[in-house]
Amino acid sequence: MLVLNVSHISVHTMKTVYIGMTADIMHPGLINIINVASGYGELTVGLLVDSAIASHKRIPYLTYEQRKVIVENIKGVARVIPQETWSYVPNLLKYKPDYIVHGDDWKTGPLQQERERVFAAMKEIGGEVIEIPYTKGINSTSLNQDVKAIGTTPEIRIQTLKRLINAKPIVRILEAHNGLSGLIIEHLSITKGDKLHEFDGMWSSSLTDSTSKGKPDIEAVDLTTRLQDLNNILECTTKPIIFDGDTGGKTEHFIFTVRTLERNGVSAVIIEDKVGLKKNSLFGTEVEQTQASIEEFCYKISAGKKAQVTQDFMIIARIESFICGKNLEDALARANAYVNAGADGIMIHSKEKSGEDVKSFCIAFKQRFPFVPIVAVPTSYNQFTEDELREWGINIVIYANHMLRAAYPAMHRVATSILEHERSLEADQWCMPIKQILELIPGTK
Ligand code: SPV
Ligand code: MG
Repeated sequence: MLVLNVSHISVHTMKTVYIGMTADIMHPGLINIINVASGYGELTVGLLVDSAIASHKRIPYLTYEQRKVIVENIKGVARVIPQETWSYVPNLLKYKPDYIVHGDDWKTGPLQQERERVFAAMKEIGGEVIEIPYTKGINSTSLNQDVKAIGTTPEIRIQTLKRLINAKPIVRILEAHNGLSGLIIEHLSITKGDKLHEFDGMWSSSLTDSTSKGKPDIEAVDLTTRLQDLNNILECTTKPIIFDGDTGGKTEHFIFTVRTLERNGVSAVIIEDKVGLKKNSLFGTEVEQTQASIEEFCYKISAGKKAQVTQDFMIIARIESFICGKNLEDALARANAYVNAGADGIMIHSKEKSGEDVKSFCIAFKQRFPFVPIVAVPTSYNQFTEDELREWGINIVIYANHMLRAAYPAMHRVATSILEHERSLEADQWCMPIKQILELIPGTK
């Protein structure tokens, strides 16, 4: 394009300009930056890849390829290249542009340090930083809130889990058993340095789904009933969901479960290799738990894989060898067979406090299958941080029951206080104010 419009000499003397952007939701503020930047010379847009974004904000709704097509077609953009890091600096040092253009909003807030690094890098390469007034009233964070309010589609939600696994060092999932717990997971975030920490998705737990209905965790709550509650979560959230499929039931039934979950936008089902009356794994060998034969469980996995309609739905095989008192060799043999039968990931479970069994499994498994995701539920071995679990090779950590375990004692304490005092005054200190609950859910007024 440029060659047609300008002489060869001017191509070589034309200044080069760099801007970095996510470009998920395009808005006038971004177009303004592109317009201004392209006025300084030939504009290269460094488009942040998912993994560069993931530790700092929610991953984009659109994939990298989709965002690239959009930005490439905006007037003034000469080329789009990937920016593999959150920091602009590596690309600046590599491409040595004459200018970088950025909104002046980075003078305050979490990007301040990055701003200093960019100034230093531009000085080093003999370039200049151009700061332009930030377009007020519109930015990707406020638009993101608007998009959340609209909701999502099953298709987009399903895909998000795989994208998160690829983009994040470790995917952080928390149990949700109703719309309210789902809303906390959807919206809660904290900042740590220049990073944003939030939950990446939800675990629909058989333990907390049954317990919240006053039933034991023995597959007595049927799929239809669990889906009714799940639907409440789906209605008020956009993040991906991993469904605890217990044993998956009979293979003939599991096929329908897979399709139902997919249709609803659930990203993954985890099924455990147990047969007979399933009991919760955290009982360990205190109760009788029978593991399925490798052959029958492989058959169930491959039947499920054949039944699924989308490319993105995941069937994750959960290995109960450690729960049933078996050894590492048994767990690894099963993992090998389940992956070969088509499992998209492996969940390794244990109630061992030391975590040693899970750790040795993960290290051995990753040597054999470096790209197959591992899921862990560190309820018993919760002394390890996410960083440590990631070092073992774990891709998804599930906090499997904590929302319900937190809610029950709180409710119990308040109920006891009312009984003791024969009024609710003393319980107020443990309750959220009425004004707050009235305004908790937008649209109540
Ligand atoms: C659940 O949350 O229901 C699980 C995980 O299956 S565990 O309770 O640890 O078995
Ligand atoms: Mg369960």
